[in-house]
Amino acid sequence: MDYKRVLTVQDISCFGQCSLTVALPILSAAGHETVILPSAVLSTHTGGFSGFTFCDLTGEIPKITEHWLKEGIKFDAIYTGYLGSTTQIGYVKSMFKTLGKDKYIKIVDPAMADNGKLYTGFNAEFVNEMKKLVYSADIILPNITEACFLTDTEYKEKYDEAYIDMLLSKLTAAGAKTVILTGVSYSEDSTGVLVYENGIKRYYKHRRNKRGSHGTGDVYASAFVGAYLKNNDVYKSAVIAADYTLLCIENTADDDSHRYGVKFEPVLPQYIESLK
Ligand code: PXL
Repeated sequence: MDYKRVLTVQDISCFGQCSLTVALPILSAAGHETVILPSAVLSTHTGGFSGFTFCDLTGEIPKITEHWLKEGIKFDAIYTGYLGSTTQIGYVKSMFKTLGKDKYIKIVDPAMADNGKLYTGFNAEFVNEMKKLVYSADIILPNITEACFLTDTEYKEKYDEAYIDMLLSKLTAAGAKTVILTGVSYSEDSTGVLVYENGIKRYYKHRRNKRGSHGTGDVYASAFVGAYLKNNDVYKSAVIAADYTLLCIENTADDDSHRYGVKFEPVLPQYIESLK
């Protein structure tokens, strides 16, 4: 049976095609019962917009999870993305203890940074709390910037395989189990993901679209979770998610007015097809 009940905890950025507004449709398209726990409601995401609103929902979280516990609602997977505060990270740690079915999977996308910088609103205290969360997860999906923050490593725009291996070693030495490192690029026209599982490292390389798009980390992580819960192994799921994310980027590339996110909806049928 591959109809799974997945809980995803991340914000609602009303406008901007990221976090829950991509996770819910992608996980639903993959065919899973998708339960959402919004960590905050923002008018837009924080990348490239100014004056966005931010309604912190931290206070709601324990009330919601308490109700679920009373109702006996449990999950096959808990997948977290952008979290709005350090307190929320603590709440997610409790969810990991109480809301999973007997056999369940914990997936953490430490969505907090990109291009060498923390997103607006995050600080060192948040990074320290996030370290504890990632090392308690079964699978993590950091980009290179996030891996640097998680391991106190200097970020480099240009790097080689030895640098990536060092990042991976630091992550696993600190307690990371399965790691999917995204946006690993060794040449101008290619990029890819590095998948580390049970001591084995595999790199999936694909075309690179030079245009950096917002929200692709969320598209990637959601597509990965959707595929993995369909009983694909970690590497296959990482490949399916990479192919879909690239398709989303290429589907948006000719529209200069659409830099805040990717047009992931029209290519959902191709994602669904790749899960068959
Ligand atoms: O895509 C990650 C993300 C999610 N949610 C919010 C963000 C960002 C990245 O900037 O600002 C609110």
